[in-house]
Amino acid sequence: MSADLRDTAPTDPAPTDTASYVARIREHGWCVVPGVIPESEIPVVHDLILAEEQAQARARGASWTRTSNGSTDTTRYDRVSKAAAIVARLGAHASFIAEERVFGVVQGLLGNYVRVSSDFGIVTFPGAERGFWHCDWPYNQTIAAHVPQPYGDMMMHLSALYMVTDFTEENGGTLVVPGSHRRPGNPTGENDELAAASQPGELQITGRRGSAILFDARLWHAVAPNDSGQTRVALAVRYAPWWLNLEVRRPGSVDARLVEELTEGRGNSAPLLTRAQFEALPELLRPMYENWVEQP
Ligand SMILES: O=C(O)CCC(=O)C(=O)O
Repeated sequence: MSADLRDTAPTDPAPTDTASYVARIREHGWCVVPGVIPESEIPVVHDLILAEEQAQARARGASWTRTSNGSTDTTRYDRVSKAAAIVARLGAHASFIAEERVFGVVQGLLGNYVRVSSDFGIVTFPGAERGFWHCDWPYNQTIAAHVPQPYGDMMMHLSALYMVTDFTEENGGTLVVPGSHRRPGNPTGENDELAAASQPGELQITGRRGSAILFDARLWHAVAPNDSGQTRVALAVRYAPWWLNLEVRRPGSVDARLVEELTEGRGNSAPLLTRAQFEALPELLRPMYENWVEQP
């Protein structure tokens, strides 16, 4: 086991039931579910994300500089790097993204028919700096296809961050503003000063590897600095109800083409799965990925 997988985090909150997690997300915008990734699977997930980060960063290019936290302009600094389409590569090892408690929360908040809109690894290197406050798609105003603000008080997307290494105060446990999910807007709407400022009541989520942070995509959150000597690794998975238009993120679709035109080529699409990758997924996950399978 690598140094990044040592036990360093504080104790997670006591386990609780699905209804309590749902209630916490409704009230505070987030919760932590401990012990979601089986301990024996953590090294597999960890090593795959690191390998993919390297391969994808090399393929992206050029100078081998890690330049951002992804396709949006929500983080400013260069030591946070993403690796797309991790679940497709995990195959049979990916069952935990539909773990009973997590899936209970997802369905409790979004209904019975749910899809994954994207998944990606996040590698936060030592020296990463604090990022901007933002909300995730479709509330992020920098992405072409978004819900314009002021938006109504309705949850349409659930974000998960699976802790593949411990999340600590030193290595950059995620910053959140509890309760901000009920606000009608967020600082991605051309408000850079607000996006960079400390917020009253902000807190940092820490926890033991294997835990999942589940949050309403409207919750204001930000990358925290990594002041430790270790790399922090996470897997982000975004859950959407079946009625949310994912065509805007589907490579090659009419809607995705429009997004590219509107953002001068900076699309926001999520890679498709090959038929073989789809068939290697655990059965429970297939309905969540079926619309991402490459057509022959
Ligand atoms: O890595 C983190 O702690 C935050 C990730 C984040 O901001 C995002 O996925 O939108």
